[in-house]
Amino acid sequence: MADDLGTRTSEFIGRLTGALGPKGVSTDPAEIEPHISDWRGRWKGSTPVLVKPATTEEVSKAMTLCAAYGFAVNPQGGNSGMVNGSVPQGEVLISLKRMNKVREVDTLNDAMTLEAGVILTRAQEIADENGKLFPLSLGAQGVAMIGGLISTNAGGVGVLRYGMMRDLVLGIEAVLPDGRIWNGLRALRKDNTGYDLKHLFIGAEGTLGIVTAATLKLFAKPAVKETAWAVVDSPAKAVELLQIAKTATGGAVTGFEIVPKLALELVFKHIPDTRDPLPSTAAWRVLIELSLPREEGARGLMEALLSDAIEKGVVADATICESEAQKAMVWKIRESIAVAERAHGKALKHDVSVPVSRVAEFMERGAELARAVAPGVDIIAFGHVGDGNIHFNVVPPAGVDQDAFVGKEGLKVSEAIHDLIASLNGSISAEHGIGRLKRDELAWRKSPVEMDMMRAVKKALDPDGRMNPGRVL
Ligand code: FAD
Ligand code: 2HG
Ligand code: ZN
Repeated sequence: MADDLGTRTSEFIGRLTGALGPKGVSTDPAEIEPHISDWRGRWKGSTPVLVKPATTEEVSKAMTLCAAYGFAVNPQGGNSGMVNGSVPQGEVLISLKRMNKVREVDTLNDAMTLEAGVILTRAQEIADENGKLFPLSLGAQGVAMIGGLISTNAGGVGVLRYGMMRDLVLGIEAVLPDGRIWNGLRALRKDNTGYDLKHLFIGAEGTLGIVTAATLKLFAKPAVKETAWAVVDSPAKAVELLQIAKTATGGAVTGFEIVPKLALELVFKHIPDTRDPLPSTAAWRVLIELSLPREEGARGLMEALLSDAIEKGVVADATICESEAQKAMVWKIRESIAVAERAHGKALKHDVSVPVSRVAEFMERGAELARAVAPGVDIIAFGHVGDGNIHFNVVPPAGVDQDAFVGKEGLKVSEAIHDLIASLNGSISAEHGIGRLKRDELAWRKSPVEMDMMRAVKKALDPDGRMNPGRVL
């Protein structure tokens, strides 16, 4: 094997091309370009080679060669991650986008086995075509892929009823850093045969190996969805409304999202074909979705819970969507917030969670804190109030250098917000993960015992530290 880096790299790329064929390997800068920066344009990276395996065996061959030549690896799905995990920093970039086959749909077992490169909207369609529901849903669903969603343990807007990606995975196939293939594609709901290793890979952000396929849970499709848009005066009222909705519907609430007025204004400004379903000067809106097994009585249930909430002074005003187009409009408004915020400019993002009972307190105290540490900031706090996950984003005042603010200058704001989160027994990463963005902070936020256990797992599966170095740990 050649010694100097340049020769070693060309020899490695030659052997990769021999093993995977020309379709599986690219050094073309134009093809590599979209893979080496993140969707917000905040981070930029580089890679000597883009590898595009089409099968698990090809992933295994690529990983075996990376191990032989001592190259670090960065796996990539849709590159929609929010924490600077999927942008390569000189590692060999392995894109799973060609691994997009449906291996099996077993409707009697309510399960489907998909490869890692299947895009989430396609996974939802496959379920639908088979008369079932795959309930994971999030703003990046047109690009995010099964392998990336598993590796980040993605959440989104259905967690309240169906759980996070971790709750939707029955089995996993993965390629280990040394190239060995682990077939853990079990489709069982009960399997107590020692450590449940799939859970190590779910949320590992590519630090332990490459997920190549997964067996996912399917659910019965609801016969009807009732969707409403409610105006509330405060996050505290939103949390009260959540309780009213849950109590009235016996577990039928599948979506419960909070939207502040500023986010609405940005959406209407930057996203074409969006308009306010219920104009009001009030500060907050809530999107409520109920999923029900029969049409009969469904509308009445939503009407009754909203009337009750209005009578109790919890809701100021509300409208129930009359058509599929209206439902699509309120979801479009909600799902476009991240994109509208990006169009507005840079922001310090805090993807945090607290117990639902403390969401209102967090949002109030968090806003006061951020404004005290950085006077003049705007706050866009929105999202998954139904499961205690708020995206608490802090926008720099006009005229302030945005890059400096989301870089070093904003650190004091983030530390204050995360200290508050810690005092409320919350998490500094509810659903987006750690990546490179929160890696240093994780090391001192978690207890030494927890960090030791995580490092021990990493050492056991990736002893040379070649999988996504600098992410998570
Ligand atoms: P990538 O971004 O490509 O990768 C993410 C991480 O996983 C990286 O560390 C990467 O190295 C690793 N990885 C990727 N594929 C594999 C694999 N096959 N094996 C091992 N490691 C791998 N997230 C939420 O949880 N909820 C939301 O509501 C949500 N909304 C979003 C809205 C928008 C507009 C955007 C842009 C993003 C949103 N996200 C959300 C974040 C993002 O979509 C998720 O983190 C998603 O799971 C990433 O999937 P991906 O395929 O793009 O992964
Ligand atoms: C969402 O819920 C995403 O829309 C994005 O998780 C959150 O942009 C964000 O801060
Ligand atoms: Zn989110």
